[in-house]
Amino acid sequence: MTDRRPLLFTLAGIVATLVYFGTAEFIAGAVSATSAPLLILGQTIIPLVPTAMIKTAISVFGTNDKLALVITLVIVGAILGGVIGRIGLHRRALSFVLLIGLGILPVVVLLSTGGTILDTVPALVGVALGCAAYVALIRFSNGTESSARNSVGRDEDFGADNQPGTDRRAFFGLAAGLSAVGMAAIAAGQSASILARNAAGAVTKLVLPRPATSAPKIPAGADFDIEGLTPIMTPNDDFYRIDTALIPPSVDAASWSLHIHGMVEDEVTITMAQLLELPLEEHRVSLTCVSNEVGGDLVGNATWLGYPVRELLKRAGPKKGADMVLSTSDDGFTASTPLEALTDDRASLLAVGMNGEPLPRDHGFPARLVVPGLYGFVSATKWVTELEVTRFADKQAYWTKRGWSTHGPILVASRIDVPRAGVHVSPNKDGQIVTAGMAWAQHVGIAEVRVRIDNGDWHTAELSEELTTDTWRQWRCPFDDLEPGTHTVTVRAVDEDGNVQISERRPAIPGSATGLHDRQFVVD
Ligand SMILES: Nc1nc2c(c(=O)[nH]1)N[C@H]1C(S)=C(S)[C@@H](COP(=O)(O)O)O[C@H]1N2
Ligand SMILES: [Mo]
Repeated sequence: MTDRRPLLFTLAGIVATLVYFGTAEFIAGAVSATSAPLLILGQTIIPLVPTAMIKTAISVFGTNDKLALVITLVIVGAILGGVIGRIGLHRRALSFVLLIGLGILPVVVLLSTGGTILDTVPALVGVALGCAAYVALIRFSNGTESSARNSVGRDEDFGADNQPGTDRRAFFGLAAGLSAVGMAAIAAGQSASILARNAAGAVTKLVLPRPATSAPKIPAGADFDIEGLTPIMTPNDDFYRIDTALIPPSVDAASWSLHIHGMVEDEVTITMAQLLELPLEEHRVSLTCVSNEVGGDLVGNATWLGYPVRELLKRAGPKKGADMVLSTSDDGFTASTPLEALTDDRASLLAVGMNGEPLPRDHGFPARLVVPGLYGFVSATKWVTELEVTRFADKQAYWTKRGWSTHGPILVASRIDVPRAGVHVSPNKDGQIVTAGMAWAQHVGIAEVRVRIDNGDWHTAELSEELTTDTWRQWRCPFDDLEPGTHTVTVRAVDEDGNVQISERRPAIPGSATGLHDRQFVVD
């Protein structure tokens, strides 16, 4: 008879891990979401993961990338638990040291980053119950086999008087039961913390004042209203979300403040009540992510309500020699913005409103930066709490440390929305096939969009009426003499400075992907 105990000890370790995560997530979900071990581990790991891997995760899992991370952590944890469980067959004491050590690791991380004693409860109770599950299971496993009792340091008494047959059933019954409860508790804990966050969001709801300066009415010509073409204004729910937060920080508007310090004459602190008293301005600005692939959708356009950063910096008085503002988020993310982009006459805002509502939690509640003309990673800090006036030579921001560029100006870009890739299209009543899409060159403005079918001549597209140079524009270009069959459409934009969209294919790192967007469709 082969010794099944190595397998049973491995299983016991896996089950103990599930009980640990389950207990801890469940308690954390009920008490305080930020003390959940999976959250702590995830947030510790994200900054250490190579950028390329994060980008791949985002492209594979989309906005489910955070869920994918949680599941990965549980699987990796269970594998480790299995290995430790197996170690316990011959080195019982070592297995407990490892189980307890790894189990309280999140507590150590939490305490070192400013958690309270109460926050340690979920992980500690999890460790206790996880170890209890392990002990209970190996008790039964010892009874299932009576061979191979040559181990070192093993407690010979475990299950010694139990019957093998009953114990095997008891082992598997207990293991299956505990695993199921553990996994259900993980799921419950995760959903409870999501519910808790949403409830917290309702409590801190802000009432926005009327803008002192409103954005002009959107002219009819700003949107072609073509089916399948992205609308000129992006609703909040459809706005892309990119950040390094496993769950968006829940920041209380009432206790929020922005602190301006560093190379300034006077430090300035402004609270939400003070900010809302100021004459707030509405501006339309399109945000773009530097990781957006050619033809990608990590770009959106909103009406932002906020106070000019220029005015806030004027109060602080930046000192000579400063050339950068390092903005810091409540969750520690940082962005380096050229000082000039925050002090010149562009609509750089400390924003509190997005499309007529307080900022949604995912987009930086209660306050974020919006800077026309720069990619989000060097400018659009969400949950912003600090502005440090400094120098590029002295400080580096989150993504710059990871190989991305320091300044991040947006490159002129365009993409095709219509027709959809690979679809069959028939000419409309005028005998035309309409191609259409979006083009952007924030703060410079789009001068021209050219469209080409197969390798034919470039045609100049019609542009939607410009809202401001800080926003994207729609383009449309009808073709009337397309032969039936497969065609490729390609688009290329030119900005108001005469920069032609770069056609060379380049990866996103360090300063945005380049290349022309093209797609195929079939004319019937
Ligand atoms: N606190 C914080 N702010 C952040 C980020 C982040 O990871 N953390 N990501 C930046 C990046 S890379 C982009 S593209 C924009 C995206 O803003 P959105 O999620 O509102 O679209 O936020 C920026 N602000
Ligand atoms: Mo980004």
